[in-house]
Amino acid sequence: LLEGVARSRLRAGSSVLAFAFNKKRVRLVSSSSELKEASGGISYWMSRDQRVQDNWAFLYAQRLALQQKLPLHVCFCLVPKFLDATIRHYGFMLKGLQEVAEECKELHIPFHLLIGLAKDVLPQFINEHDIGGLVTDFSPLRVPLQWVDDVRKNLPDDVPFVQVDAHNIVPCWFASSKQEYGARTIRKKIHDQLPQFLTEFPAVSRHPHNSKFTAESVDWDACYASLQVDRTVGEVDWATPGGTAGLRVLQSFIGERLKFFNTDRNNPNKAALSNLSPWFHFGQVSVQRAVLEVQKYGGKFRESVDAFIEEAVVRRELADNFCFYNETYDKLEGAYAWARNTLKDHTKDRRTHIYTLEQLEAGKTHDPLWNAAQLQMVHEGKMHGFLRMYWAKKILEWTSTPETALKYAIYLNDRFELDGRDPNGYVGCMWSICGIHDQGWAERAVFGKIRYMNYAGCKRKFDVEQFERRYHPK
Ligand code: FAD
Ligand code: FO1
Repeated sequence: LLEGVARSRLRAGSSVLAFAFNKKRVRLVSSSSELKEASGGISYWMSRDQRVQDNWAFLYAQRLALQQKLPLHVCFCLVPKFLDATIRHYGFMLKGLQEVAEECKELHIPFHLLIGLAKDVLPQFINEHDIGGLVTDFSPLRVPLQWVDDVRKNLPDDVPFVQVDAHNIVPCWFASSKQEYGARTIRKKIHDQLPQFLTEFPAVSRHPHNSKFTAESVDWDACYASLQVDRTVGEVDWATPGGTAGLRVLQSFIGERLKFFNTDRNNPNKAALSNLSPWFHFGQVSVQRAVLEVQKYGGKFRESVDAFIEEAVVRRELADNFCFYNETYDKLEGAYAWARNTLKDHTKDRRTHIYTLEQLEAGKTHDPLWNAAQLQMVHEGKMHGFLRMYWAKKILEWTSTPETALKYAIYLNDRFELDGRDPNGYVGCMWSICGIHDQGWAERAVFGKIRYMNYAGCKRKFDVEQFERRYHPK
């Protein structure tokens, strides 16, 4: 798969200048767009999309640099703490960044690991390296959006600053100009745009204009040791970090699991998922790349390819849409009125069980399936997608208020899931607990009209005892 991908990039354009770059992927962050005369170079501030190839932000930065015959620099601002990320996440991320740094070196593009908040370290870097233009990638979450706004405010006026959506196939701000009601309303808007956006990528090529500044080599071990993050959550052993390993997972998905995806993706006992979410979350593998490769098998596995596109494109880009247009994307206020009202009407309903965060975290409830799902997430850093719905809905059922349920679900999700701290996660918890992107269902205790799921329903779908046997409380 790797050779094929490299060949298709070269066919699309050996240099990004030879490629018709779709400008709808780019939006201006600073007020001016004129590039400063004779500057020392262009910089790509990498954040969400932590990869060299198949990265529209990186490609756009190289295009600017080639047009101006300027050197190209890459910066990554490493913050010592990001939401509830633990060493499990930082370990995965840093190893992926190490691979990015090595690849940049081969392409004569200096990679700079800056330690600290972008607003504190980036303007200084830009001044010292006489950078004349700044490109960054896009995340709809409030923390990364704040980082971008803080940098905008601290940039010299004559340094234009643009943002490229390198995570979505259809740029988030282009797919829709408002919060969409659900998959039903965004699906057509996305599919109608795929012909113009689901294209091949040109290659980020060896950069011909060298900078007088070289990048200091990074002491990755020292960096890892200096992190001030929770180290009680162990790193996972099944997932090898980095883009190369991620593309191998894509290859194994296509070769071994894609054919079962449509029929078995909701069965936690079957190996039918792509398993790509950790590499997607850290941007180590491009979703667009995954879709380009998977859709080549449309002839053989039509339903599975369609189902994968529904999940990886429609559902995922719907999650970015929700977080981008709803700043209360992780709070009860972010839910629709019908959901807030129905949950309020039932806040006083008697709960059959009430569990503390500690009991939930330890997987010590009366429900063996729920416990097994929790332990899968704690030990492997990735709970099966079908069980995540059941898992979150039970937290609503076994805590005293919906606000507490949402808080606990997001906390546990972001603490243990490798793919956590992601728009998909906030939307996943909000869908499960307060019905966003869903409709109302028959009213019942505690849930009100929020869609209900229970153990009996799971038993009808798969062999729950088989799953429970895999995850014993240690
Ligand atoms: P596959 O089934 O192979 O899907 C491929 C890709 O499609 C996924 O990587 C993901 O990018 C996308 N996708 C699949 N299902 C969904 C969905 N329901 N919503 C949005 N995108 C989807 N996903 C995360 O990336 N991070 C999270 O923290 C997260 N937390 C969740 C919490 C809850 C309560 C729920 C209900 C869902 C959550 N999801 C989250 C969505 C989904 O469960 C995971 O993306 C999926 O299980 C990841 O495994 P995979 O890549 O093997 O999935
Ligand atoms: N992005 C950064 O630019 N710098 C970081 O230090 C950083 C740490 C980090 C830790 C865990 C994690 O899940 C993501 C992290 N990100 C970091 C990624 C980036 O902020 C993404 O935009 C968000 O994850 C949301 O999309």
